[in-house]
Amino acid sequence: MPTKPENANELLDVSTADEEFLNDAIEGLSRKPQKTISPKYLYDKRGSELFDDICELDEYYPTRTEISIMRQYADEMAEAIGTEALLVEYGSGSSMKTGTLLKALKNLTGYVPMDISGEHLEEAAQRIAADFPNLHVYPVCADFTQPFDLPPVEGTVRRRVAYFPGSTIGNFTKAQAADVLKHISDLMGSGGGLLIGVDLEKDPEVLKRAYDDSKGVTANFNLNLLDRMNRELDANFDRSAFEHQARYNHDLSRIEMHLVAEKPQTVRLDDTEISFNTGESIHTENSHKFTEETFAELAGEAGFTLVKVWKDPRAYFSVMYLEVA
Ligand code: AVJ
Repeated sequence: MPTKPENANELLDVSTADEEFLNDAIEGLSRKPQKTISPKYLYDKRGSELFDDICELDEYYPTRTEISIMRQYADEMAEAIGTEALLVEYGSGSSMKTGTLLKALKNLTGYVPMDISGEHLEEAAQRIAADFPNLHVYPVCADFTQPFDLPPVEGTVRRRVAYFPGSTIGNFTKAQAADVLKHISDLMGSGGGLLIGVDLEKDPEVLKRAYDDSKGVTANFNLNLLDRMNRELDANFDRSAFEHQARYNHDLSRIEMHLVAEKPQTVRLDDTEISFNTGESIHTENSHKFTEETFAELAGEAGFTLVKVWKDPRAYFSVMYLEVA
C-alpha cells in the first residue's frame, strides 16, 4: 500500500459486524415461509471484488450506462450542486463515476466516502486523495441504513450533497428505501442535495440476463455468501448443493436473487440447525427498478423535491438530482 497522502484523514470505524452477522443469519434463515439474508452481507472483500467483475460484464448494463451519463452531464450536475459543497458518497467511491464528478465540481470543500467494507474504503480513499491532492478526504466506515454523524471538516460548507450512485437504493424494499432517504435528507439538512443513480424499468429479459450472466460471475457473487458464512460463522454449507437464480417480480418491479437448494439438506450455523427442502431458497437480494414518477414519489416522502433528471438514449438508467425543501 503506497504511503498515505497527507490529505487522506484517519478512517473512522463505527461498524459492529461479526456478532450481528451471526444473529442476522440465524434470524433470516429461520424465517418462514421465505428464508432471507440482508444483501449487505454479499460485500465482504471477495464479494466486493466479484461485484467489480460484474460491472465489466456485457450483460450488466447499469455501471457503464451510468458512467456514460456522468461523462456527458457532469458539468450540468456540478452547476446544479454549486460551489463549496461537502460531498458525502454512499459507497466507497472506488468507481470511475466519482472521479468524473469530482473533476467537474467547483471548489469542493470536502469529500466523505462512506462504506461498510473498511478495507475497500481505505484503499479507495487513499486513491482519491492521491488523484485530488487539494481535496480533503474524510473516509467513514459505517452502515448507512443506520443514522451516523459526519466528521468535522475544514472550511466553509455552503451545501451538503449526498452522492448515491449505482442504483444501490434499489436493493432496499420500498419501506427501507424511504428510511434510508429520510436519513439522507436529515443528514444533508434544509437546502441539501442528493445526486442518485436510479435504474429504470425495462424488458424483464434484459434484466434477467444482467443478474444471471452467461459467465456465471453473478452466480459466484451470490454463492460467495455461503463461503463467507462457512468462513466467518463456522457454518457447513455445501456450495455445490445450491443454485443461483435471478427472478423478475412484476408486481414489485424488481429482480430477486435467490440461492436454491438442489436437494434436501441441513446446515449448522453455530449451534442452530437450518433445514432446506429441495427447491427451497434463500432470498439474498432485491434490485428494484423505477420510473421517474415512482422514484420522485418515494423520495418525496423523505422531503426531497426532484430538480433534474439525466438519462441515456435508451432510457435504461438515470441520474437524478433532488433537493431538501
Ligand atoms: C450494486 C446494488 C446496484 O443491484 O444492480 C449486481 C448489485 N447484484 N448484480 C444491483 C448487483 C447483482 C447491484 N447494486
